[in-house]
Amino acid sequence: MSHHDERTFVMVKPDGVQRNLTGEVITRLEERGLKLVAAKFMQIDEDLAQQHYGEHEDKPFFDDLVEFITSGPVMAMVWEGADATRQVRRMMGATDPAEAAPGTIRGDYGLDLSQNVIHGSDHEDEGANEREIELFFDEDELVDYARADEPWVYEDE
Ligand code: IDP
Repeated sequence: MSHHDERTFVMVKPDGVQRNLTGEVITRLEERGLKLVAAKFMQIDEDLAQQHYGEHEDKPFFDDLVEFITSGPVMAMVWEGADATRQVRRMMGATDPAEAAPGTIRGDYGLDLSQNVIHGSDHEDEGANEREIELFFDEDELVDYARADEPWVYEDE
């Protein structure tokens, strides 16, 4: 794998889907130069929600979080690129949209801590990206292809 093959898990949350922001999120990530390698429009069941948010099971907001993430369809995706996990987090902005910088996805589209439009793997949690990708996708659902603009995104391509 070359240095720009890092993969990260990204999800447009139920509020983002209902507010017709799925296309906007995809557009921002693809225009940045990140490459979409898997996508699944789906409804998360309680079991998957509890696994995905397992690290928060002792938090007071855990039940609300599971209820929210299972409340409507989501767009689950895998994106690939140089430093992809951290770069997506930078584009998402702070967890609380009220504090997220303008220009970030949460800073531009959210006002409420629990309904914050997008999820992306935590780059500070080693291996979180791989774990989350595995939870939502089979290996054969990840598509390996070259994007036509790659030589214009990466100088060494
Ligand atoms: P992240 O999504 O920016 O990685 P986490 O701390 O992993 O943030 O929290 C997961 C999700 O749980 C957040 O995106 C947000 O929707 C929700 N959340 C986090 N903290 C709170 C809280 O204090 N109250 C209610 N919901 C919260």
